[in-house]
Amino acid sequence: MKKTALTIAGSDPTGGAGIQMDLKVFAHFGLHGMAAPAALTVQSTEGVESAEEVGESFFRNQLEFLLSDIRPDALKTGMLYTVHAVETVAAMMRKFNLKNLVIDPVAASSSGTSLEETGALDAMREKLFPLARVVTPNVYEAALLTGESMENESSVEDAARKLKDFGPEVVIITGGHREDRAEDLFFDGEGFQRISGEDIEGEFHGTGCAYSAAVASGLALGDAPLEAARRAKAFVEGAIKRSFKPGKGMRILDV
Ligand code: PXL
Repeated sequence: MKKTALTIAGSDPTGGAGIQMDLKVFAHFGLHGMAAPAALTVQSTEGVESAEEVGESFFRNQLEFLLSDIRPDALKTGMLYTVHAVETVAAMMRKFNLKNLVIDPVAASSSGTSLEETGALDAMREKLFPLARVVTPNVYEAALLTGESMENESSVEDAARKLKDFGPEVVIITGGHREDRAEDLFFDGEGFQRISGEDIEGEFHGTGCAYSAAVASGLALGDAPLEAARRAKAFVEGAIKRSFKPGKGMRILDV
């Protein structure tokens, strides 16, 4: 049977991030991809112009109707945007007894526009992290979620410990604290693993989306989290190397 994966995130019309990117990643891994938007954005490769939530009851109906029919082998969340959407996803996780949730706690676009309403990131940490298999904040998001400075190795480890205490099985802080090394920190509550990669110069759109979708894909295919994390890192690195510039702004990953 073909495996399935669901993304619950924002729409990015450029196709470089959000649900559009997630679907391409799922397809790359041979999965049947499904997508329920939580928010819509107006954007180009030059940046996000504005964002709007999907209405509360419409959002809930999207999920209830779909999940009553198909149980995804894995799912990921990205830009949920509102506290309400966070709470709805938590309720759906319980109602349909879903497994293999990967949370990408998206806070802002690369250009700095906020992609969450006030309180949504806190709600994610309190209400959704306990239901997650893997959470994948970058260093900036981990700082927002924990108050850690992320300026040295021990504060990154402290942030991972704090995030793990909210209940996910695994925390992966992407990017590391060093400018010159693209190293992810993997923490499962037992020990720290460092997953290193090449540091590639430049601004790339959608790396966090592609990475978390790749981790979810690995889980859907039956990988253990560490194996999924290693595979996702290699996948995103390749996509960055092949990235292209279709517009006037940021480069887009070739997944
Ligand atoms: O890369 C973060 C991100 C996530 N989701 C959506 C986005 C962006 C960045 O612009 O637009 C929908």
